[in-house]
Amino acid sequence: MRVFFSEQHRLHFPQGELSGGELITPYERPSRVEYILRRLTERGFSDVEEPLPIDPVALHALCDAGYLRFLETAWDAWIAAGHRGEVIASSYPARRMQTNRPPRDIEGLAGYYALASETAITQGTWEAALSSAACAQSAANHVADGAGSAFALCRPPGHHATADMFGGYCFLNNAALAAERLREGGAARIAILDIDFHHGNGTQDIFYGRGDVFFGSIHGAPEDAFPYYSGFADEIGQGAGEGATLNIPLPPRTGYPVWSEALETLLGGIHRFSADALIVSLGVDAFEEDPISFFKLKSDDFKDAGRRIGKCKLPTVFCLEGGYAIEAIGINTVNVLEGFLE
Ligand code: Q9C
Ligand code: ZN
Repeated sequence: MRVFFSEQHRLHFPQGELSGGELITPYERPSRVEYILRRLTERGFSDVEEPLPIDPVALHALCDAGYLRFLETAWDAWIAAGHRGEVIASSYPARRMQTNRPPRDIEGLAGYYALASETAITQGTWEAALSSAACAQSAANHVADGAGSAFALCRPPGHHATADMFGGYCFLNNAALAAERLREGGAARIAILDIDFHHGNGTQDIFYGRGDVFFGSIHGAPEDAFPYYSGFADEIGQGAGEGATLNIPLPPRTGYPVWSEALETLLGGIHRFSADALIVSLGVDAFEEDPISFFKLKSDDFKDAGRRIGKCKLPTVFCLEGGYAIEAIGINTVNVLEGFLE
């Protein structure tokens, strides 16, 4: 399985994540991918390739133009305004306020385009986000060209990002870009399977009204887990997309017996949808030792999950999402890939 990876991810290394009222060292940090790369090498995944530069046409087709302009210029505008920390949103267009009037002031604009405040934008964030999206796009091209599978080692992750919002450590929705690329490559129906611990609100939102892209997710129940305001079981899509979204929220301490049953339910949904290709939003934060999550999967469980996903026999693009138990992130991620290839 070819791996798409760019060193440019390092350009995004915020000093702070707002957590519990403190600025802590971010969980989503560059060393995450070093552990994954090391494990890939150990296990013989030696086909690692630089992605081609992002296709700007595809990016603009997916995202709001004002949002892309914001991401590109936020750091410079923030510094020009005299702010001394990293770009962190603190004011939001909340209930009954104006949600369609981007302010001129950069502090207001940050909140306008944010969905949460833990995620900082820094000098290199835009370039890193582009390189991450490029990995997903190149991996999808590779699969569209006939490869059975590919792994996009995306960092920063993408599944919380909508067409016009960043947050949850995400800026550009890598999996959505990969899905659109597969569609252009001739796959009429795409399934996205999101096994990250957190609900992929961004991916869901992008395809909510679409009948040609299925989105299925297993995640910590919104009552108890970020992103809190989406991922309920009664979110099933709308219009042409009704029935093409399938959410399985699960409670704290869920272990593999229940989790794997949920996975089978999603795989059944994907089968009934008769997808031509599959994207896996591959977060491994369902791991029992993950510091910010509450499922109880063990390392071997990830291999079994990979095996089950492989039984779909679909051309598959894996996009890295979350996973913050750093010492185990390589083993857990590569276990999914190895189980898939068995
Ligand atoms: N105090 C992904 O896994 N909330 N994003 C963290 C920690 C944000 C997770 C709370 C979690 C975002 C891609
Ligand atoms: Zn996550």
